[in-house]
Amino acid sequence: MTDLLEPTTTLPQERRLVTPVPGPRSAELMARRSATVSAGVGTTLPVFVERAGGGVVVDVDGNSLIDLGSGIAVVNVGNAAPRVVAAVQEQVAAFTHTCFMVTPYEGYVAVCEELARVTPGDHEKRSALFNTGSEAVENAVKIARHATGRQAVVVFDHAYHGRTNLTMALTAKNMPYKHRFGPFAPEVYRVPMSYPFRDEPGLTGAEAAARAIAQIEAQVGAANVAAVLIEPIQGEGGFVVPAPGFLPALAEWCRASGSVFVADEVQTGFCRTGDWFATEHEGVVPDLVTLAKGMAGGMPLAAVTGRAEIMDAVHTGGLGGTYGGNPVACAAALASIETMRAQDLAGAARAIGDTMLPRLRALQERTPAVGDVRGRGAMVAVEIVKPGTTEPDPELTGRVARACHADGVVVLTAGTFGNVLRFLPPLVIGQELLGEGLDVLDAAFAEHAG
Ligand code: PLZ
Repeated sequence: MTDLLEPTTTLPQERRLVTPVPGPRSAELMARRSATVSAGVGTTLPVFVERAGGGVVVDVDGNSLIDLGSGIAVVNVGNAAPRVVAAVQEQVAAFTHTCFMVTPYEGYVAVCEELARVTPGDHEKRSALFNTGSEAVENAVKIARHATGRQAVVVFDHAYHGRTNLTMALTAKNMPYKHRFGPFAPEVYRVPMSYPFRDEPGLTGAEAAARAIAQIEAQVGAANVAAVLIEPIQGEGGFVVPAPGFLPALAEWCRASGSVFVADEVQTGFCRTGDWFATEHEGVVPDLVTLAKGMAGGMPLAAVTGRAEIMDAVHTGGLGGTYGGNPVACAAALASIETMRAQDLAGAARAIGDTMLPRLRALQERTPAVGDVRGRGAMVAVEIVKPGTTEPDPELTGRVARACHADGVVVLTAGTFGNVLRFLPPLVIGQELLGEGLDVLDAAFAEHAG
């Protein structure tokens, strides 16, 4: 990952703090923000960005921070990746929008061709493009309901699928996503996830699947299930990696019962976990996949890709939206996918995991508050607990995160209990910079949990 054959940015790849974080210019902008932006929109780091590229984010005070967040798993190819910048510039100068449903353009079609190539399975596929992950998930549910003539949607504990009305219903966690935003959409049923750190010890993936399936059959009825929707590794829920065998058993149950198996790969997709898609790890072929985030190098673009007979079941005009598959976003997606291939970013993600996981396990050895280390590729996390228990410690999690921020490393938290520190570096980050980010993390734990 240090020796990419082509430059990914001209920004110096270094952590450099020239003011306290946040600095005075960021603080000034924060004051302006508070006076004009709704208080309902949160901020993880009160640091305003001027430039970003490779593995760094440079703020308006001149501080260069190590990026272990990728804007929540979006800039897998790096920020302002050269191919993406060039493609966007060319497209934006040619035309910015016509609406694909009014007068179509090649870029949209080319993106759908690429999605058919890169997503799991060699069956005939179709895609439809949207703007956000939430919109992709909503449309996957619309399509599955239409194709099956059934209504029930099965989701899991700790799931995150978005913030629109239907996707709030699909999302598990109340605060901050759902609190006082109801009523929620009906016909959504939640069943237990496979969560090895919190399940009874030794529970296999097949047993966890049997537990979920028994609940579906008893409480919903197989014949009523339009779709089983799952993140192959849960994102906001805390990077929960299900036990091996869990996903294949669910996919098999869907096949047998005529319901649509939908993999929400919005956070896991596009090389993040060391494969193009996380379901590939166990050879699972979803009927539909929902995609966004890493797909377009930071431009808003999302998709549902899946079996032609399911996708084509919908009547003409039943799917769409003004901006869905915007030409500039499509150009960015084609350039991002090309970058992933040219730079073998799936391999880069595996190399990141090979660096991070042993270091985090070493941290766990000497830090009783680190209860679990998990993840795959460049999607890894530590779960923080009261020593010797599985009781979540969100306060310590917050303190460690803030210490990293103050020391120039962007890290994110996650988890139903707010006690997971998660790491999502851009896949083009240099080995040395990544190591320095982990040094900062080690120091933060030594200070706050040593
Ligand atoms: N499905 C699996 O991870 C978005 C949410 C950040 P949108 N995750 C980041 C926040 O607090 O809003 C996500 C996801 C999975 C769907 C979504 C929704 O994608 O593009 O944010 O709508």
